[in-house]
Amino acid sequence: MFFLVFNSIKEVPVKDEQVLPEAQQEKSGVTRRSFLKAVTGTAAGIGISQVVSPALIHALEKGLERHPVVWIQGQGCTGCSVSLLNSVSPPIADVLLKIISLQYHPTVMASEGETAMANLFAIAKEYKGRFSIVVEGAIPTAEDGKYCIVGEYHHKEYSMVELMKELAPQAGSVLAVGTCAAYGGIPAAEGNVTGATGVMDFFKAEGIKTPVVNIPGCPPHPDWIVLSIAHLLEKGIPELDDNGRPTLFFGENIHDNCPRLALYDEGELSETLSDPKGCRMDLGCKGPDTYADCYKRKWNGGLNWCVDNAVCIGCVEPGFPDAQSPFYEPA
Ligand code: FSX
Ligand code: SF4
Ligand code: SF4
Repeated sequence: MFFLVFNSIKEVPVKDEQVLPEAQQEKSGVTRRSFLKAVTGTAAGIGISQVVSPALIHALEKGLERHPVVWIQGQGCTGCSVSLLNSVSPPIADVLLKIISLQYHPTVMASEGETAMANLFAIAKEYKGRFSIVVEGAIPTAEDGKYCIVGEYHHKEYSMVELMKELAPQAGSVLAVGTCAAYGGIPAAEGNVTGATGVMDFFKAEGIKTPVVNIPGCPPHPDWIVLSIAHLLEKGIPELDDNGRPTLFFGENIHDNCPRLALYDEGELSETLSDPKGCRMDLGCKGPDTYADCYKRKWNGGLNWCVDNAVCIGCVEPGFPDAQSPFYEPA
């Protein structure tokens, strides 16, 4: 049986073996090795090179073949997917199509409806305990989950709640990608009529024991996603902080490490966002209460980060956005 799984570059019928032939990779010009080299390059110089070691590269080459990932979207804006799709070199479309065994993704897969759902359930069955689920977006629990219908199978609607209850216990691990999936995020903000909740809280309520790694951020940095998957394959669940986040990426305080800390200490505080230099404290910067490595990893291919042009709004923290509001303050 064949499924047309992904075709954003070129329509290629993918066999349901979850392993793409080397010939396809060569054709695309992107091999697992070149991808992994790129990942290593991304990690270089930011203190995580010990994670992307030669041993890891070797393990990934094997692990990616036998470890399918399915990406499920609940209540989100798809910004997490867009962040991932836009930002990694080599082009992430190549990575998803040719390298990672990503078998289901509502935004980029070509298949839809019954075929897509059949593939999803087939993978869960065949790879029981050996596949990972990426969850993007919150899970709406009110009204029996009817606020978010994610598919239909055998003439039955599947809500996000039902799909998670059915799939999550079969998975080896779950990555809650984005603050909505990790902690509820924007859908769980004040006025939350849908009962939006994060994955860990949902699992607790439902007694689901599958391990969860939170990769918050609204959206999360693509490196955080890719490298967390890499860590899962090589060494299992990474060390997590009290909020379920890998300490590798979320272990340091932004303010304590900010390039503008000296300006803060000297009392040089920006009065406007167009001030290229000062500390953003008086404008509402949430760096002091935020733990992430944006200050050194930077965004947009290492070009800039929030504090360069605005303020840190603490998008990786539980309670976001209510706990961080208002984002901006008049100086
Ligand atoms: Fe949430 Fe993802 Fe913010 Fe959006 O879908 S983490 S709203 S950037 O993209 O879930
Ligand atoms: Fe701290 Fe923000 Fe000022 Fe940087 S800009 S020193 S994170 S308050
Ligand atoms: Fe989120 Fe702050 Fe990092 Fe910007 S700097 S991405 S607001 S944690």
